[in-house]
Amino acid sequence: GEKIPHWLDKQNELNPDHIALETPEGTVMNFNELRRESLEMAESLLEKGIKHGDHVALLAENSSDFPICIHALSYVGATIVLLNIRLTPNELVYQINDAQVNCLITGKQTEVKALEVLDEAEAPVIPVFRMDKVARKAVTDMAHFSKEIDLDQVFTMMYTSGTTGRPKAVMHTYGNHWYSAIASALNLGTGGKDKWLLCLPMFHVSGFSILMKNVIYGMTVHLVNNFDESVINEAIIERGVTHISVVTVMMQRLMNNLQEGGYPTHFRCMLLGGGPVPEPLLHEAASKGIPVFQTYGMTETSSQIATLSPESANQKIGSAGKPLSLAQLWIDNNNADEVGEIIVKGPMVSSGYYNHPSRLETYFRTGDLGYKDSEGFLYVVDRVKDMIISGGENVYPAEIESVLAGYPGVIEAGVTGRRDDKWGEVPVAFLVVDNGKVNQENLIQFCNKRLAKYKVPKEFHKIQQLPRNASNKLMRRELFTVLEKERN
Ligand code: S0N
Ligand code: AMP
Ligand code: MG
Repeated sequence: GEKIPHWLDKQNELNPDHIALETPEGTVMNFNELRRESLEMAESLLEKGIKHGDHVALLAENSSDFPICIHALSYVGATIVLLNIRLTPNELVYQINDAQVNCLITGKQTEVKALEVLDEAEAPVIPVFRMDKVARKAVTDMAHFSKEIDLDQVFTMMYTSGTTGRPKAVMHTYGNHWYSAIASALNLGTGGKDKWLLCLPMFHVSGFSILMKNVIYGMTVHLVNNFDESVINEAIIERGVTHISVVTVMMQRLMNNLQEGGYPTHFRCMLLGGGPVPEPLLHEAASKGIPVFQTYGMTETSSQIATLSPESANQKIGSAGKPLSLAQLWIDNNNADEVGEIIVKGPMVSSGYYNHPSRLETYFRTGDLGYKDSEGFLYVVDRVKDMIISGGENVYPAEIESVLAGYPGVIEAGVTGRRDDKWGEVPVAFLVVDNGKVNQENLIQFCNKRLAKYKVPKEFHKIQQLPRNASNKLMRRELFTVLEKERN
């Protein structure tokens, strides 16, 4: 494939003294230091036996070691498997096996969970290293490390699910991340004083893409390790932050915490994505002068694929804007203005899932429903896939249903979402049970062992029969209706 200079070497050449990373606690690192630390960690990882082509899983909270670690792995030429730290050990074991992981690197806060993962019966026997304890070793021979980036090489894998339950790893090449960052910059612009605040998880493409912009643009990233709205608002107001990426619940929390005077004018962009946004919230943000850029994108598109600028926001409230320069976006419907499945294409779109030959074609069917207005602005209105989005985390009904069906006394289960003021949507379970003998508390405990907290249903309802169509497919959107009918 096509090769470009390693992006961190390039930043060291162009902007060695420019601040690469800073934290509210006072850590400051320039591009020269970021490169040196990354190479020194790479030396250490090589010594531990990690090599070109290995699959290295990362299970780690946000920290300033995280970017160092991903660049170290990039110098080594390993593929990074990014794991969601909210998952339970047995959910993680599935992904570690599926991705054929050779070793696991964990953060400080996730170490206990990492050890639990390895204790699981089906976990492969692999070495585990704690990120902050990996020593920095002086580089002995630069020839061990990649000087160039091959745009066709797979750099990261991140798990997501289709409609049928089991998660699949989306593969991102270096080229996918590269073109995603370039397309974003062509849309939002870049400047030497830019400082992007990173509060989204680095294991999602929402957060990871900011680490890519960091080294591709030579832009400062202000890094916070957990979501504290007062710390973040203070950073925006006092520390010269110009950009931030958020999901809806984060924007809501930041707005509730924001003082009278609002944000200063240096703050140019609140990139809002990862799920639907209630219109009243957009109006509230507009009234407070917050520069919201609503965006549409997903793991498969390596982050943004369409974005609305604040200049158009007033006329196009609720729209996710137009496809970025390098992207194409169609609605699978012959009639303009009508809703259909959103289809996308572009060099930022992943070419497929690991170990799933039924790969994405030249274009990608998103599973989302939307329309374009007469001026070409995209509105995302619904999903074909039965996925639920809770606080930016995806929840797949089929996955929860199969856990519920494994509980003694549950004959079958259906799961759907309901609106929630805080999280947007939360999962609700409908159970067909044996003689009505199911203890809800025990069932919740059973779920907590097998499912990340945000996937555990917030309500359980008993019903006589699940709604199914003629071909026996579960009709999840009818579940609440069935419950109401049965109650009357
Ligand atoms: C919103 C977050 C930060 C909430 O987490 P917080 O406040 O840290 O919670 P904890 O203290 O850990 O836990 C407190 C209780 O809350 C429960 N909980 C936590 N999160 C959730 C949740 N999401 N849903 C339901 N419950 C949750 C905990 O379980 C705990 O419960 P108790 O007290 O009972 O133990 C956090 O959820 C978060 O970080 N969310 C964002 C995730 C995210 O990044 N999603 C986006 C994924 N999509 C993509 O990556 C593609 C889109 C994209 O790239 C993008 C997205 C946004 C902006 C820009 C872009 C872009 O295109 O560039
Ligand atoms: P993920 O799979 O975590 O990458 O989540 C991406 C999904 O979030 C998309 O497939 C959409 O269903 C949803 N989503 C992202 N952006 C928007 C948006 N602007 N409006 C509505 N839904 C969105
Ligand atoms: Mg918290």
